[in-house]
Amino acid sequence: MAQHGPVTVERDGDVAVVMMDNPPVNALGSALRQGLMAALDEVRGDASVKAVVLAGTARAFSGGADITEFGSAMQDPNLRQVISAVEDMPVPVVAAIQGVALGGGLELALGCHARVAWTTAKMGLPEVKLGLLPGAGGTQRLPRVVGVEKALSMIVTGNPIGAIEAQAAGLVDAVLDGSYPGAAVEYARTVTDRRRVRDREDKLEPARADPGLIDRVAAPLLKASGAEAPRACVDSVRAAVEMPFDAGSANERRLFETLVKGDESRAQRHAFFAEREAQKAKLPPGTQARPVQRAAVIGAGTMGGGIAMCFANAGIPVTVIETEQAALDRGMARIAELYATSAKRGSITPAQAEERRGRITGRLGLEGVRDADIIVEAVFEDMGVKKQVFAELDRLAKPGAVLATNTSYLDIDEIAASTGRPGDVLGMHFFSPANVMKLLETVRGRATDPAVIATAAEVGKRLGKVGVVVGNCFGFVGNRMLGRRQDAAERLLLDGASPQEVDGALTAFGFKMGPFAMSDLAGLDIGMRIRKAFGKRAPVADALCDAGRYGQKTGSGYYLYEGRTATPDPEVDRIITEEAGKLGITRHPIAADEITERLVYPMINEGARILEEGIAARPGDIDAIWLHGYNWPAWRGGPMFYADLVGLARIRDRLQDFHSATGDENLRPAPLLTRLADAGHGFADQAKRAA
Ligand code: T1G
Repeated sequence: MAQHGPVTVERDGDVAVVMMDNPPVNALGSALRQGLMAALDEVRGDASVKAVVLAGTARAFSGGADITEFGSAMQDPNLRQVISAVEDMPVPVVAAIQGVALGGGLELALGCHARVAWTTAKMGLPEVKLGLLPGAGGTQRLPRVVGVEKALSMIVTGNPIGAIEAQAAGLVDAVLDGSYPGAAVEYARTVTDRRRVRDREDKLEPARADPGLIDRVAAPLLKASGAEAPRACVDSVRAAVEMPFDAGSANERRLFETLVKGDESRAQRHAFFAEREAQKAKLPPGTQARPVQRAAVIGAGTMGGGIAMCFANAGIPVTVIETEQAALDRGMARIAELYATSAKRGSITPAQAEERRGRITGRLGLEGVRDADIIVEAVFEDMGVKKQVFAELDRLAKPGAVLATNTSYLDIDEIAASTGRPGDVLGMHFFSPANVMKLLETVRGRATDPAVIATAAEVGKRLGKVGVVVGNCFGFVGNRMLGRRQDAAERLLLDGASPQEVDGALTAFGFKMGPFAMSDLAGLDIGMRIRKAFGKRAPVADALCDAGRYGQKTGSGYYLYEGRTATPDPEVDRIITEEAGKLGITRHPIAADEITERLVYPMINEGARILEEGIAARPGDIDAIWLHGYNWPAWRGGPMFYADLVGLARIRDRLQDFHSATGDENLRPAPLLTRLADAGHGFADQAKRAA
């Protein structure tokens, strides 16, 4: 057996097995590329080798190019050179795929003469999620193997496919099970066709015969995002159809080089690492999570039901608890319906739906929490009600059980104080719909035991969530910053903007929905109840509520509704003008850029305060929260990353303007923001220093 850095070459009779082992996910960094080249040189020189199997580990064939290398000079050999070397080997090379083959990893497999996959394999070209396109021949080779339509869908969405789908698409030649990579060695002995993928043209013919095909297929895929990368993906696949392989590859390279230097890809690469960094809670060394085999959820409403499904989907049996039979029946029926819909859509099999539903048990009365290792309370958002529930949980829950509340803004310490075990209490703030949204804001209280935080973080991972640990304050991180944006939106109406101008500015920025359309969807009465509970006023929103305009559910809010279709309503302009008049505010036209700044900069300013107070540990944590809980556009990296792109000096100055114009103290630039701006630094610099 020969060793070339992270690559080993073993012989199995006349087959050479080249194995990559570069933990954690066989990222194709320079050491792995050099090791592969050396291994190929060794094999090429040995005439007794009749075939080669290229293999990875159980976790990953390869997770792609090493993202940490982007932005710095790439060492030779580059990935394209390695793939050409594979393609030009004098004997058949078979890629044996178990675990993931993503990005450059799948491009490497496409350089092989055949591909076999194990049933657990996941294959895809997710570069678009990093603001890039496949840069090592993927946009040229994939269409030649699976056809243009399938290739466009895989490349523009970046979503992976499984082994069975890959075989049906022609991406893999066989689906194997049994020993890895042993079964591939047997297969390799049967491979005689050493045709290179780059030389195949047959799968391109349908697109050549139908010039409109690419645009027809691409149009719905491009709708999903305003970013540059998806369009570049389509252009590159088009080149595969219209140009010879080498010209198409050169074009792909050119597009890649442009994107990799751009802000969008930098933003999305930041988001990739921020999401992973955010899940590393800063805990005392040696902190151990507690075992969790069983869960309970208090409340079978929309949130409670969704949370219970998260546990069931992760294989954890869960008891859903209600006080009344009717409420329990409604909750369990909604869960059953959601699973039936998922099975109908094919996102899960009917058997999986049945299995998951079977893990959820409905129960009347809090007694049902007795054997749970973790309990998540999701009852009505009222402090009195929550304290009552927690006092009961304190009496009934077993010692060591984690007591979590799903409150979205109430004081965790006050809730914890209603028990004799505040160390076991914390916030686990899920986002609606809980079984879909990835974010989990884990809120530590003053007394929360590090082991309890570690347990919540581990449970978050098991539920497939992006779990971010934050401190306790009103609205925690996400809602606290959202509150500043809502305040700004309200003030913009009074100053002269219309609801559609404000919403338009935010959707142009990249959000799927603006603040007013979102309020109309959620219901204005919810916001009114919270404002009333905390003695806060919002003149326009209050006036709309006084007029019974709660949004879609009453057919009118900031807009008039025909079903879900919103149209501007002159009555709203009248109400706004009246409220502005009462406050002595003269309304005036406001430019779209200023609207965007006035919505986004106050959020960033609040983010700076949150960092200063230690409520969030890193600016990247704030970004991960907004990316996974509030649909912040991925190609803008998150509010704190975006702030560094804009430059803190500009944001400081604009906030100063807004503060002088409105007298609103919340708009006074935060000390941290001012300090960094004065020093010509960004939040990323502060994070580096704090690390
Ligand atoms: N490069 C560098 N580090 C990577 C990496 C990569 N490609 N993939 C993962 N890591 C690190 C990650 O930061 C984490 O580090 C650890 O590995 C485990 O990851 C030329 C241009 C593979 C599905 O987009 O989607 O190829 O936090 O926690 O949940 O065309 O990682 O432990 O220090 O996510 O099991 C294209 C990116 C690259 C895939 C595993 N590839 N990775 O998920 O573990 S661009 C991708 C993933 C490219 C070519 C182009 C996932 C995963 P740490 P993890 P996981």
